[in-house]
Amino acid sequence: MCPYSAISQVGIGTVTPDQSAILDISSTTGGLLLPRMNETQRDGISNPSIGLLIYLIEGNQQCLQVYNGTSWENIYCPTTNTVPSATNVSVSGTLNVSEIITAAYAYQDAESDIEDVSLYQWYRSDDASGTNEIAITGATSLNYTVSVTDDGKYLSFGVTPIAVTGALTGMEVKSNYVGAVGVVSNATARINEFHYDNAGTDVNEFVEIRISGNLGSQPADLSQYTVSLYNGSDQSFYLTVTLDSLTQTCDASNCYYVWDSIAIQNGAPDGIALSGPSGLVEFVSYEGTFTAGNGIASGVLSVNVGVFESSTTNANGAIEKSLAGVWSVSANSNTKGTENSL
Ligand SMILES: [Ca+2]
Ligand SMILES: [Ca+2]
Ligand SMILES: [Ca+2]
Repeated sequence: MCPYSAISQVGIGTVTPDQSAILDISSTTGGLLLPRMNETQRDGISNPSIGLLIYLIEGNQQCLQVYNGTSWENIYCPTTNTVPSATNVSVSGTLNVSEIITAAYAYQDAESDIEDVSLYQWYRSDDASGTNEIAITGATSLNYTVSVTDDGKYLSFGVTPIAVTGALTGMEVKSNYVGAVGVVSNATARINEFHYDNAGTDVNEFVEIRISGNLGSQPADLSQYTVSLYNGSDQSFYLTVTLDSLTQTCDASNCYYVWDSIAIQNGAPDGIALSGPSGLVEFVSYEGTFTAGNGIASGVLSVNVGVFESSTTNANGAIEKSLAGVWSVSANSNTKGTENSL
């Protein structure tokens, strides 16, 4: 029983308007065109109905607008402003562990919208093609300190330019991958020679550190290498220095850093430790062994060089490490600042 039926539909371009529509406009060649007007014309509409739609064109601004009963609201305003872009994204600096590298880029915006705080991100990959790329956690500044994890890897910097005004966020642009990152390896540095005891008053005492490679391939930041002298009786270091404050002499294969004019304890035992950017390189001792209680070798048991000097040692003598890494008391004069004689 349904005495009243008020179903009435209009179809334009269709004779079967959709059941859910009071008006069904069907076309694949034309659109629905709303009244287009400027603000003055819009505001001239008397008693606009709630839900009334117009397309506002006012100067450079265009908006699809609806009347909500009290005012006109924007539904959508197409923008002609374009997002900013980044170009010339590059990375500079020494690609070694512990070095700080820096990114640079040029910010551009067609409408001269000025730059807001753009987003930065450093990436690590296995090769220059970006294989297995990952975003490095926390690496979101222009500068990045190369970490041990980056050893042998490639790095890239990405910037997502952001504008203060207009269309805000552009596309991320990445630099080329740079690398591979090299380690200023601890393995290339070693305690190379020292002299601590001789006949009569101790003289010419020194420690020589050797880092492989000629002058051009030495670590950029020698302050990351520390030498400490340890006292075996209390397991504490009593003298320490960084390589940047020592005299450097180089040949084609190595550079030598001589810590001269120091008083080195005569055992037994006492020790010498060397640390680099990646931590302790080695901790050697003479006339016995002990575990360092503090400093760069803290908690590490020393390696006895196995040879020693005494009150009969020549004043110009030294204990030298051979090319093969074997410690010996040299029968020759010391070779401070030059290749060892053994
Ligand atoms: Ca813009
Ligand atoms: Ca001494
Ligand atoms: Ca030497």
